[in-house]
Amino acid sequence: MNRYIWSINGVPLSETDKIKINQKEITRITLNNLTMMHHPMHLHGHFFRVLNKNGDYSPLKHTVNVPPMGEVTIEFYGNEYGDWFFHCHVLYHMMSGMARVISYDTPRDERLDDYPLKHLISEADKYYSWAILDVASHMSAFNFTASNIRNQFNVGAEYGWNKNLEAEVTYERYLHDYLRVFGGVTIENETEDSLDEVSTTAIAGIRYLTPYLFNLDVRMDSKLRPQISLSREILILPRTAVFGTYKYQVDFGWVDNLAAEDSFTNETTWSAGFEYYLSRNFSLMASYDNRFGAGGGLSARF
Ligand SMILES: [Cu+2]
Repeated sequence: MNRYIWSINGVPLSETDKIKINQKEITRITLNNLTMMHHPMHLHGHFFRVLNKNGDYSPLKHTVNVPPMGEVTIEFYGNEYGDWFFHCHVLYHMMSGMARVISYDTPRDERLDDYPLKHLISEADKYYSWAILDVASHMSAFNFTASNIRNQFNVGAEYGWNKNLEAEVTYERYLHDYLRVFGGVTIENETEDSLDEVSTTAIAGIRYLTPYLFNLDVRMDSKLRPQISLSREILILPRTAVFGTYKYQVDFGWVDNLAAEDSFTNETTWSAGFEYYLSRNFSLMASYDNRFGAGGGLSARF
């Protein structure tokens, strides 16, 4: 239930230019795998030599596996013309951007214009979306996410049966694999356990997936209340995960009552719980949240 993006040199296919090569010359490419997965790299239309200790007897291949943290150098002679696809043959990796177009400086063969390549380039940047719905004895929650390589839209709402509400709509822009800036609005009840006073505030901030996979969210709202939050889910047994969220918001009273001397307030929100995965789409969950109390229920993913 997360983004899944692969790239070459940190850049997915949809954001690159072609790699220009020359006819009747040898092109040599060194592939460095800085990940912990195997990437079988495949070049269309050519056989390349995999340079190894055997020199002139190095093997000719069209696909070579680059092992985790490994390095492989290939070279091939430019005896073709037009555009040729070069990609990781793990299809999930290819579809999410781990590919390039190698292009001769020659006119394009127009018969190739229906070639699936251009569809692959646009498909690699399409939006994927997913949603999670929790229905429990103390609260219910809904989250929807739609994401492509750089952009993400989130709609989330939590409602406690004790009349506490928090909803949020945000747009995020990925600056880097793990760092994004976001903006949006939140809707919250202002007095505890009552929906009489519901406020809408604008928010902006950064979100960062930290080392050890904590989700960090640092934001400021339109009432100048800074907030920091941290959340994490950990699989502790094959089907059982524990999760927790901690939020700390400070209100210096800058907007509402500038004159009041003791207008500093702060609010801590936290929740913790566990989830047992019944199937790909359903989980049993139980949690405690300091706004909603304790309870248990069902979580669905689709
Ligand atoms: Cu791969």
